[in-house]
Amino acid sequence: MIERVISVPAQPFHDQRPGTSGLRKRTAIFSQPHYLELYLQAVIDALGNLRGKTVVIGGDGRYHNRPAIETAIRMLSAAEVSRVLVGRDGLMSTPALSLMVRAKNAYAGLLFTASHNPGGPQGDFGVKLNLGNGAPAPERVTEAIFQHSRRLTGYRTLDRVAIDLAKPGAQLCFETLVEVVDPVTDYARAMEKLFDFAALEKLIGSRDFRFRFDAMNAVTGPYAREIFENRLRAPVGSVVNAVPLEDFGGLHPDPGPSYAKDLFAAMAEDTGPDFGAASDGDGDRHVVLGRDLAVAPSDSIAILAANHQAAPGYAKRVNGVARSMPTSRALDAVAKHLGVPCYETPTGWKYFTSLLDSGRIVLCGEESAGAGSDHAREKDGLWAVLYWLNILAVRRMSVGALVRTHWRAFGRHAFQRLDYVGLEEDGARAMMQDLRARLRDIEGRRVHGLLIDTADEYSYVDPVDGTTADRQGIRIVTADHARIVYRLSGTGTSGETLRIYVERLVREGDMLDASAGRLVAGLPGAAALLADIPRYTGRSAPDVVS
Ligand code: G16
Repeated sequence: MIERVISVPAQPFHDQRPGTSGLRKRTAIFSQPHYLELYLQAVIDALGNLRGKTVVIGGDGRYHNRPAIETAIRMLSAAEVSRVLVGRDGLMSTPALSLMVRAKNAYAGLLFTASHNPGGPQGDFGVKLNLGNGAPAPERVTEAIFQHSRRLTGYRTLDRVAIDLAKPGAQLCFETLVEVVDPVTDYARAMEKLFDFAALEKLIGSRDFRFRFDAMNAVTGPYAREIFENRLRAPVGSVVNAVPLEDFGGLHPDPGPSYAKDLFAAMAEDTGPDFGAASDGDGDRHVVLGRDLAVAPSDSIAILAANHQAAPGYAKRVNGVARSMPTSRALDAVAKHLGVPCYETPTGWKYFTSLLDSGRIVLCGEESAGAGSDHAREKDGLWAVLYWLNILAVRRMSVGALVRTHWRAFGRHAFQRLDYVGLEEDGARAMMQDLRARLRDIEGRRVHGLLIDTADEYSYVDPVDGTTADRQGIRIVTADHARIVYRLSGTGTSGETLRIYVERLVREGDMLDASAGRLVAGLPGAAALLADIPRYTGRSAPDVVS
């Protein structure tokens, strides 16, 4: 039977404003009748005429991925898009999608994921939109989508669709050519161009080096198996939790100590791995572990930059770097040493895009377990793991030795993030508003023995295109250059999440190895006092400290 385009009338929703990284909501909200369709219609309308164009689609495989992908194919066909490239079984990691959009000259990419958030009917779901440069859509586009979504009176789709997502190759859907593709090979080839695979194989294949990658039952499993076990000949079984599951095996696909528990525990065993790593739901975050320490994300990007000569794809060409504002200033110290600029941007990978597109930077990273380069326009978890391995292969050091050598050379920017989750919205916003109003009075005050030097609110002007972003976090800097940053998360799905980032530079040898908590002591207490957190939120302690 031939498909027909139909118009479906529907009332608009008023809560479809994308946050830090696309539209992220509870799955129950996304699975309401017409909810996803109306959002996709707003996206399609914002993209304009799609005739003759290619769109790439994928997802991290979480619950609701398949129906969402079928809905997207139907609606893109109704919008007369010429070609859709969709990941086999509906799977594609965020960085692989970014690479594919660029490699195939696609017009846009749609990815269904809520990143490291839990999946399932009680969990979260989300939609990321990438434009033709492979980067997350900038705020002017997402804001236009939001405004348009509130005015929609319906959407256009096909009355039926019969696409077999398990069958590689081309199928015709109405007048759209739908190609089911396997993104793993292209991704692995891209990595081979950036890193020394012969050196990596020697390291990973050596009997003295035990290696483990935990794919967290999420999207990176097939990529990790192909790269580490097939191409680099790590012993079979080195990649664990390698099959993407709808419910992530009952875990949050979050590579921190709370959910990658088995990996963290294995690292502490006598016969445990020398090198451990994990990624998140959609494969853009990373964690790297040595036998006796987990690398802090802010340190990770600094160490990758400091050792760029080790990786063939980066040697001699790092002309600039960038970090998000709340990320520790460890990267700044490296940039100073290299004699290259270090840009500071608001939280959200999209803010790195113009710097990457214009060639001002080659590497960038964030405190939220993200690092990447100009190879893609998204952060890239497996890329970061390969980069680490390449450095270890060249420098012949353990993770712990490399990190400590780095601290001795550059100082240690001890860092902690404190999250207050699920706060009542009015209280959290009033707290930020009140703090904002008191910034001038705070300067010069002494709190918990800390002398406050400056207090301001961070605004960004993009040095390439001049676009601005206001109210991107409140910064308090002490007389001894320690820093407290406050901002409300843009990725939560219920209430507000307050993030407080604290950082202190430590140089003394003996102290370098102390716990981050000990090194930043005093800052969390001062942060709570300055912002009057208990009064506004009813909370006496953060829910998560990382
Ligand atoms: C996204 C963004 C990151 C950001 C993170 C947390 O990552 O791409 O730039 O740091 O969210 O944002 P927030 O602090 O606003 O919650 P992901 O991996 O969740 O897509």
